[in-house]
Amino acid sequence: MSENTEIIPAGSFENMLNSGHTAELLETARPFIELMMHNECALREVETKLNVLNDEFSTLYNYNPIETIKTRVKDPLSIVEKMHRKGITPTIENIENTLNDIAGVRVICSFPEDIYAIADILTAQDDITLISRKDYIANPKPNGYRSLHLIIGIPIFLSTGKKMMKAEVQFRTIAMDFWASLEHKLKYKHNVKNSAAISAQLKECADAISDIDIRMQEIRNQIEKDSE
Ligand code: 0O2
Repeated sequence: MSENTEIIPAGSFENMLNSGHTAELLETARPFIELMMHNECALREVETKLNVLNDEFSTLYNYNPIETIKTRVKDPLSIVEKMHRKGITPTIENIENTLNDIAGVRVICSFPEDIYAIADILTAQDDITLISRKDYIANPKPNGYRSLHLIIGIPIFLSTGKKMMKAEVQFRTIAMDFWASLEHKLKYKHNVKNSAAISAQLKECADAISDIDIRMQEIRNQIEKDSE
């Protein structure tokens, strides 16, 4: 199978399963399985870098800027669905060129200033390339969504040599994550009456949560200043 073969050619799975061609089926799926494995490896590289920084902060300053790191590889159905949504045939080559978020990392920080500190330190590392940066904290989405999104390039080292991978790294505070998780769940509730009123309430909550983040940051800065 070449890089440019559609990952699931129409009807091929059914034909192969029905005719008992398991080996052929596996061969067809292999490039996609490899792509997913490469993305898993990229996730491990990013996660290790973030854990190293958190450990270093803990040792030097007795403080952990990162509360939690969550990683996920986008599931195959979401990959195919996103490619169809973009109107692009889901070949391995097209998927690699088009999607930046097959490898996704979510970094939950204690305070807003930690987000920028960790993001800057990470992207300054000489094996990392910053491909794009969307600051939805400085410029929240109209619905109130806040996070810092980076697309980074990161190498993985295979038996065949170095391969550059992409990963989406989303940075949020605990409060922003709380809001985004609930808002994401609520989005899936359809047939909601008064959806405009609900959106307005969610936006109000996002703004209130942002105020609390800012106040908590100010309290921390005050404590640090007072204990010098
Ligand atoms: P999932 O399941 O979380 O992966 P692009 O990916 O660049 O083609 P876009 O919309 O420009 O599309 O990307 P953007 O704005 O950087 O946002 C991508 C991801 O951010 C989403 O991934 C969500 O995880 C998160 N996100 C963005 N906006 C919102 C929002 O309003 N609410 C919540 N809860 N999350 C948001 P996916 O692919 O949608 O899903």
